[in-house]
Amino acid sequence: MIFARLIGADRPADLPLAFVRLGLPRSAQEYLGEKLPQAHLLLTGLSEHERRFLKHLPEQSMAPGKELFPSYVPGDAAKRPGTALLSGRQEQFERLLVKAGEASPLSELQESLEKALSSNAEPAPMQLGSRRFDFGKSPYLMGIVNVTPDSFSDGGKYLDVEKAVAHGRLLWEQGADVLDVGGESTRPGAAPVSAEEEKGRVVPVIQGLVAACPGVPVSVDTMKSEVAAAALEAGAVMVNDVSGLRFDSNMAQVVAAAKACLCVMHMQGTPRTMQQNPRYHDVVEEVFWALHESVSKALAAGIARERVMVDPGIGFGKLLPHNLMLLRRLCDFRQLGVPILLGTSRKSFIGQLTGGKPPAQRLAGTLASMVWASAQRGADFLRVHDVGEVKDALLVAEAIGGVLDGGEAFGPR
Ligand code: HH2
Repeated sequence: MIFARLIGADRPADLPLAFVRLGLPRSAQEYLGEKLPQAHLLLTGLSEHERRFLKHLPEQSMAPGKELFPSYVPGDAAKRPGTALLSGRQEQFERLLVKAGEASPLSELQESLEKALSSNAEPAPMQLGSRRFDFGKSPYLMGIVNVTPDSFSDGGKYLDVEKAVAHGRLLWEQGADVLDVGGESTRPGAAPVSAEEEKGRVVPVIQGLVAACPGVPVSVDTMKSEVAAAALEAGAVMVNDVSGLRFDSNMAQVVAAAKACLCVMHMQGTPRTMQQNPRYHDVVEEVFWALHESVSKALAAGIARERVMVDPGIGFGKLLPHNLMLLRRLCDFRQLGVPILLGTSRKSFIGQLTGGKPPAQRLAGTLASMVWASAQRGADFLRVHDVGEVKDALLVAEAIGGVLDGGEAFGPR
């Protein structure tokens, strides 16, 4: 009896499983991996010239299976100008790249196709303080230490230095790879805090954590360069700027001068205004280009690419469908070529999806979002309140994702 499994171009992660089940040697697996349909690319922003080039690729309609180039489906020219779908095998895309490379005005098309087709590549390793982070396996966990009276889920709990340090140490013992210390809430409508006050909150806690958790990289969650400078001086090795370098023109220089790492996050508007009617034409595309700009600013200021990570900013100027689409298409941000940090922990979209649950009751929803991100290989760092619980959830999800043993037919153990 035939048992058919859908292992299509949309699920390339499962192809090795099929090859093992078929008992094929490695050389055949590699050959087939190249031959099987491998990519569907949705293109937006094409010029008329580029669309015409794609439309007139020669010999589009050769005998089935012998087409030289990927198949081309143009979008609606009136309603969705500049859009198209390309579907094909590796070798067809390679031919298309050569063809596009022959015509210099098409270099943008060539570059974007190359980027999209290589977006499975892992970002370069990142050195955070004394620790090196390699990517491509399990996401690392960034434990949240909020030293604020008004954070949306744990405001006021760790305002006291000793309590904050003890909490950070607990997260570290539970397996946090990085600790992120914040002294100003960014929840929608939160009141801004002066640089003086913010420094007074975060600096002693950073000093305490550096002493209490030897070797742990500490990050500071701030939008102010003055606070970032004081935190780096106190032992932090990374700045987490939720404004994506938009608010403080000195921030990139401060990070560059300290040779620290930087996370640039996307936010539409400011914390005060961001949830007042956020709008997007295409949320993934707009967040992508905004992060591209933030990364370019960081590089222009002299911060090495290996020291930059990006974050789509879940809940920052986004409605429920925007947040969900960003999570679903996290892999699109891989093309930025730097690690991806994701913060869904206890966020309000989880409350919205679970009948209005308050932050303290959003753990199950948080775990679902993080398991999803990890299974899609969508995030390299997860910013979390509940380190122990997330760690367990990821261990289970990754064991499922990594298994290649479905009985004796899959070969000797
Ligand atoms: N979310 C919050 C704060 N900082 N930084 C990054 N990179 N990504 C995020 O998603 C993110 C962030 C909000 O969460 P929290 O710190 O718990 O709350 P508050 O801002 O109210 O202190």
